[in-house]
Amino acid sequence: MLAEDTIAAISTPPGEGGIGIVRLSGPAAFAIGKKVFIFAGKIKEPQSHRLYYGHVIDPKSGVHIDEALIAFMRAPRTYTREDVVEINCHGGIMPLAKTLEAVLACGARLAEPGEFTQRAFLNGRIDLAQAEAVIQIIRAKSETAMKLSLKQLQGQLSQEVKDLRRRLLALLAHVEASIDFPEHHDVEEVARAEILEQTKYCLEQTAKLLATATQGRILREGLKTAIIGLPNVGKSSLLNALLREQRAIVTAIPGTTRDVLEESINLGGILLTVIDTAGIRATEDEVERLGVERSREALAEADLVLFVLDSSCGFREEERKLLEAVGEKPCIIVANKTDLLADKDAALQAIVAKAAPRPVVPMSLLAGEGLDLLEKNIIDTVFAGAVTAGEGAMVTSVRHKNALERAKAALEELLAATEAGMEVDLLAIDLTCALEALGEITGENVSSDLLQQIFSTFCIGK
Ligand SMILES: Nc1nc2c(ncn2[C@@H]2O[C@H](COP(=O)(O)OP(=O)(O)OP(=O)(O)O)[C@@H](O)[C@H]2O)c(=O)[nH]1
Ligand SMILES: [Mg+2]
Repeated sequence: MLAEDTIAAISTPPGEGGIGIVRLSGPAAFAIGKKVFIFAGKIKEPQSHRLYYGHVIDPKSGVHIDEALIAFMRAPRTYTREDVVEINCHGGIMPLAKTLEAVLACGARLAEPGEFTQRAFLNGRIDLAQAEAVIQIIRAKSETAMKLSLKQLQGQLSQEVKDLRRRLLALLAHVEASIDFPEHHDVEEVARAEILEQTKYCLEQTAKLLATATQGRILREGLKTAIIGLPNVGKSSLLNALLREQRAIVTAIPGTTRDVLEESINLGGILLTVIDTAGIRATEDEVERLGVERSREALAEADLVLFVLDSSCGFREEERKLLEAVGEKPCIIVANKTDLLADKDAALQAIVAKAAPRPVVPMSLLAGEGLDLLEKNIIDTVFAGAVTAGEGAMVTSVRHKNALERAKAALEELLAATEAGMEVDLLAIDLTCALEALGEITGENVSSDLLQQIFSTFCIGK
C-alpha cells in the first residue's frame, strides 16, 4: 500500500519565527535529504531519529541556502510510517521557500493539505477517526476540547465502534451460514436468538454514543450563548461583565446596541461564544430593525440563552412573548438591576413564578453582584454540573453523528425484522447497512471522495 512518490511541504505556519520546518515523506525522502544538505562534521550515514547540524544547499550550484538541522527518520517508526526527513531552517519566508524549492528540484512533489496524515491513515498507523482528531487538536480552542480530541486520537471512540463492528460481523457470519445451508434449521434458530440479543446490545451502545454528541460538539466548538432581552435591561453590561472588559457600549438610551457582537470567553476550560444582541422591540428605525432581526437569528442558533430583564419593571408582557420564542432551549433568566428593588424578595418571587421552570439568577451588574452564581448556573444548565469530558468515548463530529444515526436506524430495522420473523436474507441487508455506517467512522468503509473531502480541510504540511 506504500505510496511511490515522495511528498514535501513547509510544516510550520507562514510568517516569521525562530525555526521553520520542511518535511518530506516517502521512499526518496532520505536520498533527497542528502542531496540538499551538507553535514558540518564527517557523517557517512546519518542515524535514524537524530538531529544533525549543517547547511541546506542548492543542489545544482552547491550554494548555501541556510544554516539548519536535519533529522532522518526511518520507517516505520514515523508519523506517516514512511521514511521521513525534517529540515529545521530559520523560520522566515525566504529560507523556507528556498529549502522547499531545493527538495522539489530533487524530485519531491508538493504535498496536498493533510496528505501526511492521510498517509498515516492509508498505511494503517491510525484510523480515520484518529486522523480527524489530529486536526481537532490543532484547532482546539479550549483545554476541554483539547483533552477530548486527544482521547479520540488515542483511539477511544474507534475502540467502541470497532467492538460494535466485530459483533455485527460475527452475526453476519451466522446469518450467511443459514442462508447457505437452509436445510439446517437449527442454524437459523441459533442465529435468530443471537441476532436479537446482539442487536439489542449494539442499539443500546449506539444510542449511548449518540447521546454524547450534543455535549461533545459544544465542548469542542464552544457553547453558543446568546444574550437576549428587551432594550435597556443590561445585556451589554452582562457581556462586559462576563468578559471582564468594557467591550460593548453601555448607555441609558434604549436601543444602544444595533448589531450583534460576538466574543469568546473561557469558563472553567470550556469555550463560550457569547453574543450580545440588540434589544428586541418593534421599531420604525431601519438600522435598529435589522439589528432586531439579527437578534432573532442569534436566538435561533444559540445552545444557551441568557434572558436578561430589568427586575424593577417586573416580568413584562413583551417578555412573556419573547420567552415563548426561546421555546425549549436551555435558558437562564437574569433578573438584573436588583439594586433598584425596594422589596427584593417579593419582586424576585413574582419573576420566578412567571419564568418557571427556568432558573432565575438575581444580578446587579451595576453593583457587580451575581456573576459567580450566573457562571455556576451556566455550567449546571448545559452540562448538568459536569464539565469534564467524562470516562467513555464522546462523539464530537457531525460526520460521526450522522454515521451513528444511520447505524442506529439500520439496527432498529434489524430488530423489528428479526422479531417479525423475516427471512434471513433480509436480515443480512440491515446488518450490512449498519456495518457500513459504522465503518465510515473508522474508515474501514469510505469512498475516496469522502477521504478527499476530509483531508482537504487539513492544513498544508500536516
Ligand atoms: N441600576 C442599574 N442600572 C443598570 C444595571 N445594569 C445596567 N444598568 C444600566 O442600564 C442601562 C442600559 O444598560 P445596557 O447594558 O446598555 O443595556 P442593553 O440591554 O444592552 O440595552 P440595549 O443595547 O439598548 O438594548 C445603562 O445605563 C446601564 O448603566 C444594574 O444592575 N442596575
Ligand atoms: Mg446593548
